[in-house]
Amino acid sequence: MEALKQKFANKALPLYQELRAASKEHGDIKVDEVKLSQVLGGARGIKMMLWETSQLDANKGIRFRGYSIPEIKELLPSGPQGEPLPEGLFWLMLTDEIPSADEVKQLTAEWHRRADVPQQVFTTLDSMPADTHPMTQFTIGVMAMQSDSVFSRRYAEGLPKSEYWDAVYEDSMNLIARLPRVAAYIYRRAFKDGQHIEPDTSLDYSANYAHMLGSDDKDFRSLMRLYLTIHADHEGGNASAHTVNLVSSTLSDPYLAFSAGMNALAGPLHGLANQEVIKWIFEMIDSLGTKTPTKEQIADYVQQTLDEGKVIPGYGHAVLREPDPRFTAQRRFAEQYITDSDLITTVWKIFDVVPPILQSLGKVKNPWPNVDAHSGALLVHYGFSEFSYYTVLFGVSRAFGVLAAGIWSRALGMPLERPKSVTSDWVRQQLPN
Ligand code: NMX
Ligand code: MLT
Repeated sequence: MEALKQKFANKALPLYQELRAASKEHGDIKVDEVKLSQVLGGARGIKMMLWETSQLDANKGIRFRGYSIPEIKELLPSGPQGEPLPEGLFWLMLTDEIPSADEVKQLTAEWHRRADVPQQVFTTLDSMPADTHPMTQFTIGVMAMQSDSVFSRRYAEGLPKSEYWDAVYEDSMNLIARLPRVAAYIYRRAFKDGQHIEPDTSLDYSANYAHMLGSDDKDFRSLMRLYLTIHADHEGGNASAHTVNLVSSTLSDPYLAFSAGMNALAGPLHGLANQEVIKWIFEMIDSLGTKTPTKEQIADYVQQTLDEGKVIPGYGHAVLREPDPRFTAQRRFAEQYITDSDLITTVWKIFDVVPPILQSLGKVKNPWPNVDAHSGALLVHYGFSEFSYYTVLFGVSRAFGVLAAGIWSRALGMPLERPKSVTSDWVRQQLPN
């Protein structure tokens, strides 16, 4: 058995027993009370699922197995310029252990070994108009691999429940291994006349993805390592993760569940916001007729966007109440690697201007930037200006978290997810006369 799989099994099986006993002996412990405002308000804050791989603190931001982003950058094995390798984060999320450089190397090699994409994926993608939104191509590309699902095949053969996690592990590893090739294929067919680039198995996961996209710039490789690490997981309640969790709880295989989650990520209030942010910034630059807008000009444009009844993309969050540490990590990256970018300076000016304006509306719970407020400007800097592709990059990264969590869910025997709904009549009946 692979070392990673063995380590996971050693951790997961005792935890399964422990949680079963907790549920049996202490199942009546109250973990939450639900208010009407939560039922009518998108279920914000209701504790209702187990998610091992990360947890979000409203003020401090994401913790992967307890580690903040600066700690992850410090502790995980890194690429040549010091940015963390997302392979290490996957290992950590699955095993709750910081891997050694050698273990990460083995995982990179394992993913290269599993990375062959079946021809039908390319044939399916090639049958679609090249201007189909890249996120649509992405989910269809993932679905075109579903016929390879180890879980579905073994389930049909009578897989016992105790082995579900093993088959889900196999599918998840294969899927993560194949995603860069599928995602890069979509980019090259949509934007580079279908001139595809073969993988380079001497590279780590992120550098190989960057290579297949068309860049061997060492700074861009570093950006990809950071990007794929920080977007990987944001606890279980975000729309894409929750979708994957819900769908996989029906024992749909990881291909079905992941593509469902990607359809959630493709919404403008979620992952598509990275496309919307950069579009909005370029529209502002066009409309103002300058690449170096002043804070006053930005403030006027923000007001105009709000007056049109639109949201300011990249700002606000359902859980966070402080600037997103993923925004800060990207800012630090730009400070370290990039000198003199009008676009990035504009992103930082927007950071100074937007929060007080949103605060003044009196209804926005979090006026601060989220992860999407910065990512596009970095990508444009390195020559990737095809905005509609940005959410695919987010999706490749999100696979790490949601698929690691999916392996945990099956190992821990999580049942079909099925919360209760109510009608407006029921709501009326609860109200005082
Ligand atoms: N610009 C303008 N209005 C906003 C913004 C914003 N950035 N954020 C929240 N509001 C409004 C929101 O539309 C709501 O208005 P109304 O009552 O008139 O419907 C009000 O403020 C209260 O919303 P909140 O409770 O603060 O936010 P909620 O938890 O409902 O939504 C987001 C969170 C992220 C959907 C929301 O902040 C938003 O639409 N932001 C812009 C889109 C975005 O950046 N999404 C990316 C999130 C991160 N990700 O990658 O997924
Ligand atoms: C995410 O990374 O999933 C977003 O920040 C949205 C969320 O956490 O709700």
